[in-house]
Amino acid sequence: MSLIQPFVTAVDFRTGAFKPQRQVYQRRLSDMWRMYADRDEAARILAEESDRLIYDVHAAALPAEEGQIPHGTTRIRPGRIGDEYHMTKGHYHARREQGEVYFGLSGRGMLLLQTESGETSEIEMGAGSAAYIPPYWAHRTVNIGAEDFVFLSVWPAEAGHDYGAIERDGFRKLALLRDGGPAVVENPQFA
Ligand code: PAN
Ligand code: ZN
Repeated sequence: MSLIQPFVTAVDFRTGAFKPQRQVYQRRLSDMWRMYADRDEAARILAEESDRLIYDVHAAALPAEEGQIPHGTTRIRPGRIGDEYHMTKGHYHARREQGEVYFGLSGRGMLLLQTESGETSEIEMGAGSAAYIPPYWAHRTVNIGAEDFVFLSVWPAEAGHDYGAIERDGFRKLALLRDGGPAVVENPQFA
């Protein structure tokens, strides 16, 4: 186990930026266009408009050792691909028995969750929401508002990330614009 010096990070609630800056990565439409229900529309936007920035992550990366507690912000830009709101890729933890906490910093979001045995759950989030993701639940966040949706995640280092199942099968539920507002509906394409 590494002996790490205690540290503090200043977090901008509007942008998720970390000061001092730590690890940063971006997810653009080209990284995940196949995950949207309307793939044709995603491909059209990529070809005719731009490779949109969907979300970025600022994180305090820590050694993947039991006991370390990595934490980071995610800022999802507002917008849709067809009717489907901008979202994260979503994942299970590689070690399924590891949970996580998300804390809403700004904007409006929806947390979509599902288990491998077929249960689903949706949690609306805003500034001040502390959402608990128990062990065994895959999780994806969606921006259902007109502003950036920003939240802080705190997870056990040994959890790991497993994107494969979601990349292959998708999520059972979709967050779509319906009658002027967000609705969570069954995904007809769920494998
Ligand atoms: C979060 C996510 C972050 C980005 O920190 O990793 O919101 O979403 P994806 O990892 O699905 O692209 C988390 O759940 N960590 O475990
Ligand atoms: Zn996670």
